[in-house]
Amino acid sequence: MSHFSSLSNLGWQAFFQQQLSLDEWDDAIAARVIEQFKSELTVATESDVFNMPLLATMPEMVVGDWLLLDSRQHIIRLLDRKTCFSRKAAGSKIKRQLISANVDTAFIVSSMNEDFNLNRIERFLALVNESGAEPVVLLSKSDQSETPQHFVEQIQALDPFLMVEAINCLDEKSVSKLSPWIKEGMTIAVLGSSGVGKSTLINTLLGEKRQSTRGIREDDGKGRHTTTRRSLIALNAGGMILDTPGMREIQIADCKEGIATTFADIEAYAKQCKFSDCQHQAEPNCAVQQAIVSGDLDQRRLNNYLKLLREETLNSASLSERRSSDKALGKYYKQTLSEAHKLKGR
Ligand SMILES: Nc1nc2c(ncn2[C@@H]2O[C@H](COP(=O)(O)OP(=O)(O)OP(=O)(O)O)[C@@H](O)[C@H]2O)c(=O)[nH]1
Ligand SMILES: [Mg+2]
Ligand SMILES: [Zn+2]
Repeated sequence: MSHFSSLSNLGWQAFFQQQLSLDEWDDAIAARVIEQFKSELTVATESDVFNMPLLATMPEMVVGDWLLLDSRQHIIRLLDRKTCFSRKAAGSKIKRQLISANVDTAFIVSSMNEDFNLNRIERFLALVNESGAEPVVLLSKSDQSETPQHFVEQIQALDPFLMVEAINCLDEKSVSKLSPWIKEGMTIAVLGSSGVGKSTLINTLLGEKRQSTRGIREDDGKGRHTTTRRSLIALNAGGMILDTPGMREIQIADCKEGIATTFADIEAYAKQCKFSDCQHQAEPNCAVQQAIVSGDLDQRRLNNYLKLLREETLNSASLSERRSSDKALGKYYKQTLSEAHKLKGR
């Protein structure tokens, strides 16, 4: 039997196994990217953990990716991703930034204090739904809220099928509610703003203080960044969990389906609108506006949906423009280079 069978501790699944040729099955070594540095990657195989220098010739890789290595630890190839999270790079950069690959379940963490924000949770949901992972909303700091149920209800009102749990990240018993998602072969990513308790949750699941955590400023409930790097950690109960730094700004791009899934209710109303290009503002017979009047839909949710759609359209357009101009530039360089060679040959 090949060594691949015991790789499931690292999150290996049939989806990856199926991509191997018979020769690769015999000779190749599967390795998972578990941490990323500026010029190095840390990868784990079933028997080893080591760093690999990042070279310009390597494919773009991200934490969670699976690679095939030869016996000299050289990359044969990157395996196709089962799921992939990305966002538009922060700031004014026109670039897609990969966040993680091959995540099965995403815990979207939000604390139940003044930092709780439905718009932000919907934004994360769009990102997770687009990636192909299953979202679970975790409402942290249940011990500090007098009305945790009130927060849970607000999430459930977004979508009755959405999974949501209120937890105290510091308490082992409370965190044990998450065991249905923690299974051998499965990979979980923990996402959310800084200070919501992502690393605290992971430490409690591990039963040791592996990840550093920090207190929050008492005045505004906002956290400072404590985790600065994404790292994939093996859980004793099986499965892998990805700690991520709090994301201050998650601009979405290439996320049309994720938005459609997250706001399936609004998209269903929109199908009933009189005009197929209805903007759901003041058009006659707008089923979306009617849902707001009847109280079936929140104005806040509609506003956020429209805002995310606008942002998605804008960012996706500038990304595709950038991609085509990169292509044109690449062609130009190639042409100039080959002409230079020709001239040299004369
Ligand atoms: N009372 C209580 N405190 C919590 C809970 N979860 C986290 N904390 C505290 O909140 C602070 C921030 O927690 P972290 O785990 O560092 O937050 P984080 O999400 O990892 O933050 P970044 O790494 O900056 O993204 C720490 O002081 C934790 O002890 C909780 O459920 N209840
Ligand atoms: Mg952290
Ligand atoms: Zn409409």
